[in-house]
Amino acid sequence: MKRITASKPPRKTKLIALSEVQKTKFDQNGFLVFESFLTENELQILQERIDAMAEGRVDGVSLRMEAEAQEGGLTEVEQKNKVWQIMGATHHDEAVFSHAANPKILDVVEDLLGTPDIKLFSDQTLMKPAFHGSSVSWHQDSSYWTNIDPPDLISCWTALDDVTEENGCVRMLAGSHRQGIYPHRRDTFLHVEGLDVSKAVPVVMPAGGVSFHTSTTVHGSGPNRTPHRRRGLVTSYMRADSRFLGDPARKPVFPLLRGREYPGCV
Ligand SMILES: O=C(O)CCC(=O)C(=O)O
Repeated sequence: MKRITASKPPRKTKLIALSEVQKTKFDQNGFLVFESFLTENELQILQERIDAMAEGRVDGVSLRMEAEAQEGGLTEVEQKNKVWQIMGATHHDEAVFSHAANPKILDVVEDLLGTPDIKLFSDQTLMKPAFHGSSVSWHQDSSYWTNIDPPDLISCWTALDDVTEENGCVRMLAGSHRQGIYPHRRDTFLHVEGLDVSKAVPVVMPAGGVSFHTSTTVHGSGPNRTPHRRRGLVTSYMRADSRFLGDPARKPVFPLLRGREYPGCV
């Protein structure tokens, strides 16, 4: 696998500083939405690179297909429209890595994490194929990411297509990040138990918009009932002074995107 590393530019003044109102909103809700964030050019590059991966034109990328395709269906549909998930696109593509390190995103993450020392934890692209894209069950990301302490990572969800209620936008349960980690049941995915999610907020936005959520905010998404794909690129960040709770010998190299390293930490 090609290793893409961060070349950290000297610190400049911030491009984005969250207002007190935005910070309070995030503290109360556990998520924050920017309907317009990427430039047209930044968006186009990402759409093109993610499609190159979904079409199998980038070596080493692991693709997970939509459930129906895995069961032998969707035979008439072209490959890129059958992909459900791409894991770790930042490891294979400079442009996607540059997006993860986009100073505008890091400025927001810095304000939300409360530290300038930021590492990339992971990335995934969730693509819901037209008519078939399946749901993502209600969950807290930290119920999966049990090897990072403290469990307060921040994810940036970037819309590569217009996202609507009909095509399976993410829904966030406001305030659900305040009670720690809820019990989760494991079906195919983890599924949070014992919560009323009927008031979850649909995060509807145009392509190029982004939303940020903490790893303890309960969220999920419905199926795609439209004739168009829904693609979302999720880049997740943690404090560089976080602890890795897994086997130290198996600790991945988490790229430092801003600030400094801490000995004995991630
Ligand atoms: O894109 C989706 O439908 C779900 C996203 C998600 O679970 C996440 O961003 O953690």
